[in-house]
Amino acid sequence: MPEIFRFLTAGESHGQALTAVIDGVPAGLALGEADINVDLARRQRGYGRGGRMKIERDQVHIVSGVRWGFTLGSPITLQIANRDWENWQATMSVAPPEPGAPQKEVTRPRPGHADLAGAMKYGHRDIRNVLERSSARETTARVAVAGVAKRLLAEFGITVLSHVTEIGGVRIPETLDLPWAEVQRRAEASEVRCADPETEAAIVAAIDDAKAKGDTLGGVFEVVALGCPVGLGSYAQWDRRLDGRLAQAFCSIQAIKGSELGLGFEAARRPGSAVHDEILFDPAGGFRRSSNNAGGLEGGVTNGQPVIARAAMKPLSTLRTPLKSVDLATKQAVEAVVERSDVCAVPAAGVVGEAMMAIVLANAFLEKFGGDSLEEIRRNYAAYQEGLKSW
Ligand code: EPS
Repeated sequence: MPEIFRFLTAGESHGQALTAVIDGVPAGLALGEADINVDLARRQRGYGRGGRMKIERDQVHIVSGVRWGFTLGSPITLQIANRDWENWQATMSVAPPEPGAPQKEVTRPRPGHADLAGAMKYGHRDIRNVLERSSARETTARVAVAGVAKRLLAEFGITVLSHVTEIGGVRIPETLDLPWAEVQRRAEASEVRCADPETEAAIVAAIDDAKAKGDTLGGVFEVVALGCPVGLGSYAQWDRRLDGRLAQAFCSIQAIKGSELGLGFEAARRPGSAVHDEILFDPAGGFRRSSNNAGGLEGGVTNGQPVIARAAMKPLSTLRTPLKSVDLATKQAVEAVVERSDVCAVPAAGVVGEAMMAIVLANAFLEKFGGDSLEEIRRNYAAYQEGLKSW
């Protein structure tokens, strides 16, 4: 089923820039570069990141689709320059190198990275041709795209937050029960984006330990969307189910190996009576629920509760103490290549998770209420909300 809010990204990790083209954004939405830069900066932070983030100051340049601060309804082009390009020009040049110039081919694939399968698939003998695009640097472009999606959602009171629940096996306590605004406040103030200070300290220690050993750590982040109306997504067709779309979007993030909605895998361990959210009604507030184990989704449709998704990130596959590999050229047993990388990027991945949630929701929102201009969407949305009052 065609997306309404659709986008493509382009760009290599050490190429000149990352670019995204977004189609389907309605006209009349206020949009400035500052709206996007906030999240680009958030994506760069996090304890455990490597040298690259000290070089970059990710800032978007809006190249098309906006005039005098408002979207035109035409495709929006976003571009983020790679500062590091200056240091990589010779390696990442479009033109072939001068004859006799030194060549540094990457031939020792990292277990866990796209290196080996990507090289075999595309016929690349130099793994750099694979890793430059498979790198999580690409998520910069997704976060920029989501800046536009978030701006649209904000017009209708929908906001998205995220926090880290676990890194390297160190988890926030199950008893931690805070309002979402407080979870967000604490996560934003934490260098690992964790809402529990004790867990944060233990996570920082775990990252230090992994770093000292030349190892890497994965973890879990949770993304929450507040303010979603009842009725985004649909049960009527498999590819319109919002839970399926969210799972796909989450698992498309580099290094993500699992995705859960609401109680997720825990729901499989409990009887139905301890899973489903009982339905209550009061004349003033309408329908309510006793809990939100469904994570705001029933039948692939939003039910008006916060939409809650989690994703599991594997440890990054560039290890400073490398794992065993085989050289593509010589077929000799070797140690995998050590590219500059991060020890842990789970805090940043949470911001990327927010981005994917916002993009999926913006698309579902436009499917339900879509129009060519923000005004038209406002009318559709208001009429629907009015209709819901009779419930
Ligand atoms: C990233 C930029 C990359 C890595 C990381 C994510 O920069 P560089 O390769 O120049 O150090 O820090 O990418 C990976 C971990 C990976 O495996 O590709 C970024 O901007 O997020």
